[in-house]
Amino acid sequence: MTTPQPHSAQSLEWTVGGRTFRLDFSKPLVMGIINVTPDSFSDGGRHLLPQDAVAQARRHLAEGADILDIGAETTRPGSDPVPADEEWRRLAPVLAGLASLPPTPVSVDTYKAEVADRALTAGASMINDVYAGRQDPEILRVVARRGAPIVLMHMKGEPKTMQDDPVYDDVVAEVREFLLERAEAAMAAGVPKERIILDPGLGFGKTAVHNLTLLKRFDEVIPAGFHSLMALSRKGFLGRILNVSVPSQRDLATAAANALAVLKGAEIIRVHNVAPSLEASRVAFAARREAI
Ligand code: HH2
Repeated sequence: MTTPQPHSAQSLEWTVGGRTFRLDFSKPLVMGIINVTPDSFSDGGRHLLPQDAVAQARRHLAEGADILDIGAETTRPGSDPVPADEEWRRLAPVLAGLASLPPTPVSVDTYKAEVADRALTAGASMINDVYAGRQDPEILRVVARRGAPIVLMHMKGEPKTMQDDPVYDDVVAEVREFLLERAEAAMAAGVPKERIILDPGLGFGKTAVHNLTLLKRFDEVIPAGFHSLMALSRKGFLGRILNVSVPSQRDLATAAANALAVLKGAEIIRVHNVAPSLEASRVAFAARREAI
């Protein structure tokens, strides 16, 4: 089966809280992860103090990140949810601290409407929802009302049990249909199509082979006309291929896999370590376009 490469607009401009942001898709974009959690799978506890999180943000920007993504609840396999007040207690001082940085789109990795709304008032300008609006559908209306872009990610099941033997008849078709259905729900809630970014959700209810299929066939997974994101940084399937059990030692593997994703059309890559994946994605982007 051949499916055309997704065609989405070359740039996205939006205004949240009186500040205007722009993403230029004529180059690969890098989203730098900042986990303000005690228990994330690769960097849990390292940026829990607001000053450490802000220092990490500065490093990401110095290395060329285009977007920052702040997460205050881990969704690693087996994890339990965090109450909204605890999530906000972790996020608020970091968002305040980021105000001192050069203006950059700041995404908050949350599925809770209340947290998203508070974050968009406190300096965030994008939302990254790993439940794609299924856990708290109000989040789609919040994002529509505030004018923010949203990442909608595929997940089969929920973090507590999602890695207990996930099964698909056709992983590419099922993930694609899910993403289209969630994008339609977001549009029905008032989010314009150009502000929707779709993500196959590697590692969320998928075996290592499912992840590899979604990487190899990324161009078939994202429905035409939507922006796309790939978030495979340091994930377990890379460790399994290389027999590397320490997530922070998977950055070269991450860069290689991100190059493949960009070659297959991924517009935004989400990473813990910006520099290697940015370099790799630039090479892949040049190869995809056959232009320097
Ligand atoms: N993966 C993680 C968290 N958020 N968001 C999107 N859109 N796509 C993903 O694949 C994705 C995500 C898991 O990685 P990480 O943030 O490093 O770990 P943790 O959930 O343990 O904090």
